[in-house]
Amino acid sequence: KQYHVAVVGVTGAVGQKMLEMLDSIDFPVEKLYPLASKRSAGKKVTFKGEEVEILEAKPEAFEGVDIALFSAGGSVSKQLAHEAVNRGAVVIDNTSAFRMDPDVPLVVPEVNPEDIQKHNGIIANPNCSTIQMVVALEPIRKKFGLGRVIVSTYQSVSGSGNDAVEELKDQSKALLNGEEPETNILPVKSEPKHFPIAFNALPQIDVFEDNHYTFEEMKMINETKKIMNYPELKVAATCVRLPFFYSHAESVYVEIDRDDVSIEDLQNALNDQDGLVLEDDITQQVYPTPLSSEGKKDVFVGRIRKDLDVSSGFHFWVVSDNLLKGAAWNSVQIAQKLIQQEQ
Ligand code: 11C
Repeated sequence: KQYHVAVVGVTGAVGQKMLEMLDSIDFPVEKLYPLASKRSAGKKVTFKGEEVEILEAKPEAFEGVDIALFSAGGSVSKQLAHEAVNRGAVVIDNTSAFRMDPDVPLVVPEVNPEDIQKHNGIIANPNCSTIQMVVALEPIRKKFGLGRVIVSTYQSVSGSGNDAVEELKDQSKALLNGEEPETNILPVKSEPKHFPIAFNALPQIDVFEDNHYTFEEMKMINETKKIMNYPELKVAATCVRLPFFYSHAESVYVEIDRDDVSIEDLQNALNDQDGLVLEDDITQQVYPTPLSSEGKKDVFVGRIRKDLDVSSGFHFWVVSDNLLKGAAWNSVQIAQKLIQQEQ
């Protein structure tokens, strides 16, 4: 069977990658519907070597669409996802609009592919920093049990979109030329204050919640419990933006349910996980970095070591391309599983 596939937000950082990912696996697309804001309508995208005109994302644009991949921000998803579903599409939504809705499965195909079948028209794609962490946590939980997770993130500016990538370039140039950098976007565009990201580190990703955590930190906490179907899991997160362009890195501390597990046992469990590549050999200085993971679909893990005080505690380093496994690739993998399950 061939499918009519819409990509909503096709000019954005993730939308562009969605097209690349659909192409990379030769997804059976009979007709592509590249959708974006009115401003971009009429421009063209290239898909499978052909130019296709961008149309305005509005309710009628979804007539005839089978699968709609959304990544144009939460408000567009809230406005248009149900319009697409009412016209017969299954929506795979890469925004936070529906992630915590109990009627909407939140899926990482390596962790909870079975949840795809429970959809009522919408399947949510998790936040990028959550996705890469749960791919590493799931095999640990399965093999050894998992009680507690403490994560600190090192996130690239592309998580905040193409404008933030440009802002980092401009600020770096300005500072190296001895000029005052312009600050308009980071840490959060809608907030009253903006700070330079170039040569800096910003301990704020998204807005603050009443409990003093940021929304990004709460996404990591709440989404992890939902994807792993493990509400009792103890999770704490600190999310930090750093001045590099692509991929997110994370320092993860876990406490497992056993205290007789070696580094090698943990390495073996992670090595068996689909979508995860172990790059962990300190004798050869082998460990993943944002640059080494850029453009790749997998999640990379290194620096596995035992805590020096807690016998059930381990530390490790997780890196993945935030626009690919963290967004576009995970969405396309969900679409791939969806059509496999239909066949
Ligand atoms: C960031 N993680 O790096 C965010 C971007 O909920 O899909 C992804 C936002 C989301 O700023």
